[in-house]
Amino acid sequence: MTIRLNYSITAMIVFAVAVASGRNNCFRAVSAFTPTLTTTVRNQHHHSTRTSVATTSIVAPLNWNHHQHHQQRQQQQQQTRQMSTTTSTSTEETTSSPDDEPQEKKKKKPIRPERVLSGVQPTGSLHLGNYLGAIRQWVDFQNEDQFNDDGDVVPVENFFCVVDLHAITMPHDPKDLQESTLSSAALYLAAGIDPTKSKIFVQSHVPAHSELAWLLNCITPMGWLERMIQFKEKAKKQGESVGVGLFSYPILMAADIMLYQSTKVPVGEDQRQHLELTRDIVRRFNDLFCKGNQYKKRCKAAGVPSRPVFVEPDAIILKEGARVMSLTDGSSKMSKSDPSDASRINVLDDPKTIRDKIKRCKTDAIPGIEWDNPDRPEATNLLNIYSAVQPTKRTKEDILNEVGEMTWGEFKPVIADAIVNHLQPIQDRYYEVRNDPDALNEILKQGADAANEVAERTLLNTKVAMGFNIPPPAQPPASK
Ligand code: AQP
Repeated sequence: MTIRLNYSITAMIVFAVAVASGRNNCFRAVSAFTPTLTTTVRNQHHHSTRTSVATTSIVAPLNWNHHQHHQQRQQQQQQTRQMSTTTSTSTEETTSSPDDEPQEKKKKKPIRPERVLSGVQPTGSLHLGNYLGAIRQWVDFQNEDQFNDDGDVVPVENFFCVVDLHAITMPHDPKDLQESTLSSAALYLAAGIDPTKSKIFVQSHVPAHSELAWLLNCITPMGWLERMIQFKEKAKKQGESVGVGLFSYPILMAADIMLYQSTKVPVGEDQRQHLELTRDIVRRFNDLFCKGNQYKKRCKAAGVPSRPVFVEPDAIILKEGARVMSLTDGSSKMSKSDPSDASRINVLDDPKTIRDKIKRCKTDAIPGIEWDNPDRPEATNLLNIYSAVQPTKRTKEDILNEVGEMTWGEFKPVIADAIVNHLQPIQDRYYEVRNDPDALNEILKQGADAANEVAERTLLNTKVAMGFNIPPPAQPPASK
């Protein structure tokens, strides 16, 4: 009742203000008030146990939906996601919200926006691991409201890049790089990344990535990189000819994340160690260069903020399906660089290829299909994949009820059909996008423009912190 009454009063105030200010367009007054109303209503819901939906206010149903969504989302997140327990502190822009609880005379904390950044290397065909472990999470992030601990919707900016500079850390064929890059970008779009909500760009189109990577190279101890498992694994395959770029790959990845003051980085489990390294580099840089009066003076002279330059990012890693394993060995991850194409399902594999790969994939001689038996990694992997490609979320129990008693011969066509059905619409959309190169290039250009703007700002702050001589801004050309 209180809620309903307050909505009516607020709606009347809005209307009265609109009339009093002589505006014909009431929506302008509404939109001017909306931030305050939104937060007030949400807080009331927060302190209320009511379950009915108020219908008298323009903003109430919307906020109620957000609140319900928030609860559902938190439950889902608890079930499916594992977030790093560390917290991020954005040091770039913050959106303040007005003080809207006069009765409590409490100043509300500013709502901190989130920046999401992630990318995939265009080193060949993207596979089910890249899609389920990374890209599909990005789409969820883009499409679902994100909330802070107070239940406020947090503004989110998404940056998704095709990390072509990473792709050359392993031997590559120049004739393939351009096509792989465009094909990866087209797959992002086909999988559901929406350029009106997220920036999509190619890493090498934003020169600040390489430049920041060099600056960070110079402040990162070798010992930190020598611990990186991915380097050890990949270096083994290359022997003496392993490149320095592969060794410093995690620093380039740190630069990618840090340039955008990213707070959330959705990745597969294999990237957890690189994310920890990024956090270490952020702390080291801020400690070394962003303290004391000299730092403040340099910032003042350059006209940049004197806060610490970088933000510590959190990894967002799915609990289930975070590591999709090879079809030929359930104990090693599905990977683009595996020489055997039969080890992976590529997102663009046609139905016949998918069915053949599943038919020939490694299984075992134990009857029944079982989850989480450490002696049966292939069974767990195939069940994880089957679960991940279901049209709607299903419990493990439900899935085991369906397939647990099957033989491999019975299960394989079922999982193959499920994968084919899941990938079909993505593939259809992919070919549409890829067949319109002008539109694709325009999306990538707009993405790069937006990315360059943020990245250049961070790079300037970095150089100021490190004490570089900053050239004066370029003067506009003199008019004739
Ligand atoms: N098997 C996987 N399961 C779950 N997630 C995976 N990712 C990669 N493989 C799996 C996630 O995909 C994103 C992009 O990865 P990447 O291409 O940048 O590099 P990667 O992790 O080294 O992937 P690949 O496919 O194995 O490539 P190659 O063989 O070239 O190194 C990341 O978020 C990663 O976690």
